[in-house]
Amino acid sequence: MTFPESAGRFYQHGWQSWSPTGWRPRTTKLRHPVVPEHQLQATDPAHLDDVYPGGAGLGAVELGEGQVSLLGSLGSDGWVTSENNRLVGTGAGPWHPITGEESTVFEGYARELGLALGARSADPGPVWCSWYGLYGEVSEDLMSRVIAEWGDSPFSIIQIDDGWQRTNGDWHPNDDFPSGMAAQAERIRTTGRTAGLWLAPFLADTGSELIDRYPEMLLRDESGNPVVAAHNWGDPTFALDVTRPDTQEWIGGLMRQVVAWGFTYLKLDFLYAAALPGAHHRTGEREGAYRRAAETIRAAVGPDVYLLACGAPMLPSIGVFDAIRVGPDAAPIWDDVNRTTHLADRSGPGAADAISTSLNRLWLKSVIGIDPDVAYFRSRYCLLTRGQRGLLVDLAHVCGFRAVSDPPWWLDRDERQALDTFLTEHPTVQQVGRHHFVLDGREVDFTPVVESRPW
Ligand code: 9PG
Repeated sequence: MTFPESAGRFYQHGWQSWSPTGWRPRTTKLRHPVVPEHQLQATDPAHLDDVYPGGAGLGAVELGEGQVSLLGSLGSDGWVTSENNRLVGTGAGPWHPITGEESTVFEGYARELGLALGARSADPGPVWCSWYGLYGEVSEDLMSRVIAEWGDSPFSIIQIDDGWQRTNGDWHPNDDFPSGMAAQAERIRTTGRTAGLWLAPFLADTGSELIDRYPEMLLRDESGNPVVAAHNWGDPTFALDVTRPDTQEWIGGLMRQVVAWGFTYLKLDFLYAAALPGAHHRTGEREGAYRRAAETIRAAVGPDVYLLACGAPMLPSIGVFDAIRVGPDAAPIWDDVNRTTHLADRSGPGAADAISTSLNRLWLKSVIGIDPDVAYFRSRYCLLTRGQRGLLVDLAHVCGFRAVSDPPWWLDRDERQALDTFLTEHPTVQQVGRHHFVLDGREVDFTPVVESRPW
């Protein structure tokens, strides 16, 4: 679709949860992250050499006076660029072009996406997640302490994050969970809450028993080398070929296992691994492979298990997952300038980009729950100012997804009080501008944060 030369910025929609998303200069060249190629987790590998901006599934341009033109795919893949005053979509489509007032256009597109891909969007209730407090130190003993100290705090879900597994691929409890995972779920469930668990079902670590036993399940490139999906745990972590029937069977078995343990809220992470390019068993598959793998998971766990996607391709998650992380990690630091600005990589942990990227994906809320990641109430082990912590709290209300990761013993009395208020209040949220809201009569303008982010 064409647009006038006078058009303003381009809406860049990031490939997966952590990928930068927002309104950016239309004609300036892309700055690709300055990190080794195999460590790029948030750039679609098919677009590593792109010179001008593009977006996954959709793209839009500002026409002035609140009007925009949007071109969006109604399939689960597609890439949109703006070239010579045209929005150009590549991929199977079908394509949906719309022009009009910005919120009407995005709402209309979301409605069409929901019809095409299905829609699920449920608030799970307040979540406590172990990651941004206990990190890799999580253990059975610490979880017992967490459960005991929360008492009857109104968390609906207590979720064990990364750190319980032997290694990625070997989804058995490590030595820090000697009673096993069914016992962990049971401990959480006896408090009347839902037990949650983190898994990265499409990853396999170097040295895992999974690779040892089933090397054929690894996704390989054209030269036969395993495709590296991440480097977060030191050694390379590989992607599984999710188009193989044996891999699908293994994934289904894994999911039935964790549900049998008693976990009915699953945070499934690093999901982009299923959509990486490679020499798949079923050739030519990327987003389609991811979506079928996601459907395998849904079929294995049934309709009632809450599935949260993280590090996930966006459009192909709609209709399968209940919610999706819509930004990078809301770490207890505002902005890791070395990484975001100097290395041009805004996909890493930091509250400023968690806020900016998440807000630019609010429009997805009618078709999939949107998780902006955690809010902080602690001042200990936290480099966020009171004002910055307040913005994360407001963001949680705007997104309708409330998660916290502070260990209870890090909160002083006032902080605990503020947390209790957060868990019980439901402020009315009015949107009065693109990034400008009124919460229970109080103005909250995120515009300065969003406009501060570098492109
Ligand atoms: C567990 C974590 C948490 C977190 C997930 C994911 O690009 N990075 O440097 C990067 C770091 C951490 C990360 C994702 C990307 O975190 O988002 O909530 O579950 O895994 O390892």
